[in-house]
Amino acid sequence: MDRTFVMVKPDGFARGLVGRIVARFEEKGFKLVDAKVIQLTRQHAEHHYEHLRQKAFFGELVDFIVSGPVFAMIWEGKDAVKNARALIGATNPSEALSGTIRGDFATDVASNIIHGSDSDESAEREIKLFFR
Ligand code: DAT
Ligand code: MG
Repeated sequence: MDRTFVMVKPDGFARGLVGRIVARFEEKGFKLVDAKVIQLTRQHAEHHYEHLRQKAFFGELVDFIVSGPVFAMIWEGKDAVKNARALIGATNPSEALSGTIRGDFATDVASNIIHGSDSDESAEREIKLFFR
């Protein structure tokens, strides 16, 4: 079975959305493999988002992701990466459809409450980075 890495970001965690987000993945048919609350260090955050280092928003993104605890998860299911991204919705919540997590719970791209791996390779890399 395929696996993907998903993380409720500090805004989603602070707003008490972890339970509802977990429920959506369970309802979809995913199986929870592992999960934990973690406060990221700057170094960990910069490593996680290193492919975005050249972007103008990189500093803001790292500040945001270390601003409070996150809830990191490994989910298992068929086409896990693709199905999880479909549940999560478009990067910019203003473009995310209703019924998706970002479409229903967020308005701002800089605080879009959830992360999901974008390929099998990044899922493997991110699972190692967060769960060893
Ligand atoms: P995704 O999280 O949908 O995979 P991404 O990998 O391109 O999107 O970007 C990672 C995160 O960076 C994204 O969830 C929110 C932030 N981000 C992306 N574009 C941004 C922008 N134009 N301004 C501020 N933050 C942005
Ligand atoms: Mg991404």
